[in-house]
Amino acid sequence: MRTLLVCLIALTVTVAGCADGPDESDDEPVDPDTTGGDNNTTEPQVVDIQVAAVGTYPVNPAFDPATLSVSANTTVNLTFTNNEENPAGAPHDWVLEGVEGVETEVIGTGENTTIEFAAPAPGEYAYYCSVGNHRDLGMEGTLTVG
Ligand SMILES: [Cu+2]
Repeated sequence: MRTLLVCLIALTVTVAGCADGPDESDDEPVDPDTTGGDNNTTEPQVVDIQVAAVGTYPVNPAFDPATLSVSANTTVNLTFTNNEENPAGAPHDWVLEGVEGVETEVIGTGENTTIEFAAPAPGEYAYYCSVGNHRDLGMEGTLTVG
């Protein structure tokens, strides 16, 4: 009770807390993340990647490029474009095999879509089009995470 009283008096006189003693640096530390500094190593680097469906279904549908590579510990911003040569061509998507949830929506000719995902563990991953038999017709490639 006496301590509380002293605190109250100290507060009213100096308008300063009496909890942790006289530490004048209390107000100085500022979260460095809020300023978006250059040497921020906690946020993964974002890498932009373009991949397109090319050729003509069902003659020679394919992905261009058929090989992609990214560094580990990056965030991949992948834009997939359906560049079917036939204006009435088939819809396509882009699916990364073995990595749950990494796939685009199915898009029609001339459309594009973007997904963002964390690069998986280093290794090689197949990607393919999951529509119909497109994979069997050649719509697949390899993403290398280095
Ligand atoms: Cu397809």
